[in-house]
Amino acid sequence: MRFLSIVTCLWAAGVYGAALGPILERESSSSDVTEIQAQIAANTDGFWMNDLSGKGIAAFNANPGAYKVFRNVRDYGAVGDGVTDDSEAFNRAISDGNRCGPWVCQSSTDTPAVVYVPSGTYLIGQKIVFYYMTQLIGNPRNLPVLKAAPSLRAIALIDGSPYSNVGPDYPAGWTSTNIFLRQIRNFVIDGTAVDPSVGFQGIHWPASQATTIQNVKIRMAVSPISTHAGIFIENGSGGHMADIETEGGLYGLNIGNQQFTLRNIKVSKAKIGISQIWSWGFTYSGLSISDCGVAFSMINGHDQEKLQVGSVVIIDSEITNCPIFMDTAWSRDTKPTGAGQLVLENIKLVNVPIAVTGYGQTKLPGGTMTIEAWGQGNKYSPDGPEKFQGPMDTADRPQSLLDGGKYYSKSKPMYENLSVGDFISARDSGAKGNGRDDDTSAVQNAINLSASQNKVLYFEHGVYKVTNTIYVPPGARMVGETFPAIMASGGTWGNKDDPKPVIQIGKAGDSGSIEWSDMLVQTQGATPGAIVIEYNLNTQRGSGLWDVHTRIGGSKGTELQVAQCPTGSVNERCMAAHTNVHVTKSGQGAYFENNWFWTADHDLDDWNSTQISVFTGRGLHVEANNVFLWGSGVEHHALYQYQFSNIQNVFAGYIQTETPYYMPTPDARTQPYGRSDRYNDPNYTTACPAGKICDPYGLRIVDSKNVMIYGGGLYSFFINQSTLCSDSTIPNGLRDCQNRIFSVEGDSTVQWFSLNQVGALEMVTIDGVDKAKWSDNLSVYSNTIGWFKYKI
Ligand SMILES: *[C@@H]1O[C@H](CO)[C@@H](O)[C@H](O)[C@H]1NC(C)=O
Ligand SMILES: *[C@@H]1O[C@H](CO)[C@@H](O)[C@H](O)[C@H]1NC(C)=O
Ligand SMILES: *[C@@H]1O[C@H](CO)[C@@H](O)[C@H](O)[C@H]1NC(C)=O
Ligand SMILES: *[C@@H]1O[C@H](CO)[C@@H](O)[C@H](O)[C@H]1NC(C)=O
Ligand SMILES: *[C@@H]1O[C@H](CO)[C@@H](O)[C@H](O)[C@H]1NC(C)=O
Ligand SMILES: *[C@@H]1O[C@H](CO)[C@@H](O)[C@H](O)[C@H]1NC(C)=O
Ligand SMILES: CC(=O)N[C@H]1CO[C@H](CO)[C@@H](O)[C@@H]1O
Repeated sequence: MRFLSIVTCLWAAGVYGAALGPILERESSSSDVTEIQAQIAANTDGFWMNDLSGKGIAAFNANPGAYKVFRNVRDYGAVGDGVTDDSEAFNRAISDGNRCGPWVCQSSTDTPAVVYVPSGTYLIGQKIVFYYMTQLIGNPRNLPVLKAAPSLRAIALIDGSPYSNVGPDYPAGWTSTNIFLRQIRNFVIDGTAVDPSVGFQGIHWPASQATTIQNVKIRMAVSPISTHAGIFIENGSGGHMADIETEGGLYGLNIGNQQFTLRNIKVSKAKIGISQIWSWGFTYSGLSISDCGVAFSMINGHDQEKLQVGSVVIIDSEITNCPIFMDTAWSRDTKPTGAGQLVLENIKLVNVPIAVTGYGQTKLPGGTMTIEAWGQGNKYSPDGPEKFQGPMDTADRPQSLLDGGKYYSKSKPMYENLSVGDFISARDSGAKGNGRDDDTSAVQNAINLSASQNKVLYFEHGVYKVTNTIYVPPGARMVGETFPAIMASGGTWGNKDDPKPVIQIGKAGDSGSIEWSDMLVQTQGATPGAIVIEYNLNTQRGSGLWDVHTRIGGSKGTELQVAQCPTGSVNERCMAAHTNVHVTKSGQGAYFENNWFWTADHDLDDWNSTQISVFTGRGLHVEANNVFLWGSGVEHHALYQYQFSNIQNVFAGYIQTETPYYMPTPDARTQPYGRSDRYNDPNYTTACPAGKICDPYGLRIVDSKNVMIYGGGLYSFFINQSTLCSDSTIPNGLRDCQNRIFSVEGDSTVQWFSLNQVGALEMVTIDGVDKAKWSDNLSVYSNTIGWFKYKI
């Protein structure tokens, strides 16, 4: 996703001036690899990921033999005694190896790094500058503490994209909407030593797809004059966070972004628990906010008659001991008309006198009670718009999606209680992962062995080329070292009319469990018959695919880059997948969290991030019942992004799509994959009105019941590779990049809170009839419908 958003920046007071470090700081590379390798072995600490380290290879790096994927900060001089300033050691560990640093490199796929932090207390006196494609991982068995020195003066202790101190533009290190493939997990960040009147923030995190922060606790001074914030986000196209705790501060979270999914977030003792700087749509589940002034504020911009917050959805949450839960600024004539929309569902209040306030007036009184469902904004049921504010008669939640009345979820496993003997190494099993040798049988044997011995298969970083389908049986558990890739190559996938899976999870009739995390699947050259992931497993609860992404083209080794796939024509060499992910009828109960199923729109290894045209057929096709999609994005497929056909019960939120940038040349009628009844493809010959742009749907729902969408955005920014059609300065907000984008057909029941859309004229089409015009719902650049329901 490359689109840049409009935003007003809200800094925690006093931070800005101190934020700007020297431009073009690039740490010198540590040279003596042999010495470091010797040290690695000496630094075992009982956490399997550290103790198994040292075998990851950046396959397409200029010097894969010397480039270190895994770095233990102790090997770079960090002491962890709470007294020695370890910031330089952290920055050396992150930057070592001529990596993709701020201002000098937009993105790169051949310099990945895991920066591992053993238990200990690390004094941090200067900001830690995060790099592209980096995972910062603490020991989950005993979380390391990153302790801010009282003298720390920086935008944040961990800075995900530093601002330059060179004007007039003071550019950020990376374009926020292109920041992918980053993670932080397992830390305590302690800012309590920094004077509360001096700016401190735990993490500055402009972020986009395939990023996450998980299992991080941030402590700040509890003080009425505090200016601190736990996490600060001002831009990007994210994103995901889970299992976060903050204590103290002015803000627990101070965040704005196009869209985000946040799960299990505990905020206590902040003046404002969560400050929503801006949004198109944000989905929060499992918020627990206590002992705050205002628990949640979404009023930014209202005083200039330009509300910045499009919409917010909060479910299954608990607010305790705060005078006010929600501070909002919505009215029947809010400007823009589609901004300020809110949906609350299943929120327990304990001692919260005012549940919702707006412009200083109580809109919903509180107390100690449960809000079943309440909201405000634009409603289509399915006709509209109708402005609403008040209790909502929402759909009954399908029992099969619940756990104790709440929507079921499970965080990515860390395997912190397992030891090295519980793992099998892909590389020790004979897989080369060098992007050249055929690893098909080594990978298949390793998967079979690990499943049969009840071990976890560890894919060290690398690119594992396969030439035949890899079957993943029930019982398999697989985890990657900072996104190793399985890469499909060759004639097995040569026929677009006879597709075969690359990764096949279970076969029809298989049932059981699977766990898979932190990996990529990609293709090489022409593979028009590839189903990149086919999911057939009748799934036992506890299973999941966490941070497993598909990245089709746009990276070194794929032969689907600028040289092979320039924009401007359909090239058969660039037909790279029949379907990105197919959850077949037998795959019921499938659980996905934080997944990005991406056909590349640009080349991540090109200096100028040059656009490319890679052609894929279908995005995510779900044909199974009882499926969970927590935080997902599906982008740039020719026939549709998401399709739910003949299913019952799906939980989805936030979902995000983009239409291919080459559209409408060719358009959805003439794209090179054709259509097939077997895959229940849309027939655009009949579906597209004559004379209108015929681009693919972001979401198509056919004959499906209980489709429950908690936040989603269907975006179309381009015509013929150009964003002129979606320019933010277009008068009156008319963004005309495609005609229809969301289609509901047949015997379906749907409820969608926070339906966001960019660039399509028709927001909702039911059985060929257009129901909602963008112009009735113009929000914060996007168009927003707070509550859509059909046959509910
Ligand atoms: C956010 O992105 C917009 C668009 O690129 C840019 O103009 C703005 O400066 C960014 N804001 C910040 C604080 O970086
Ligand atoms: C690991 O062990 C600890 C201590 O016994 C326990 O609290 C924790 O729940 C275990 N983690 C998992 C994932 O089982
Ligand atoms: C892997 O296991 C499956 C059954 O789970 C079996 O059908 C297949 O032949 C095995 N493959 C290899 C290479 O052992
Ligand atoms: C980036 O694009 C500019 C302008 O087209 C061109 O001059 C330059 O050579 C490109 N840089 C690289 C490294 O390709
Ligand atoms: C699409 O529908 C039209 C009208 O029913 C039909 O003539 C055409 O064969 C269909 N196209 C495909 C590819 O199925
Ligand atoms: C897109 O490009 C095609 C082929 O060059 C051209 O025919 C068409 O008019 C263009 N569409 C728009 C909306 O500019
Ligand atoms: C139904 C409705 O609220 N329509 C409004 C949509 O937005 C335009 C522009 O802000 C208003 O003029 C309409 O009244």
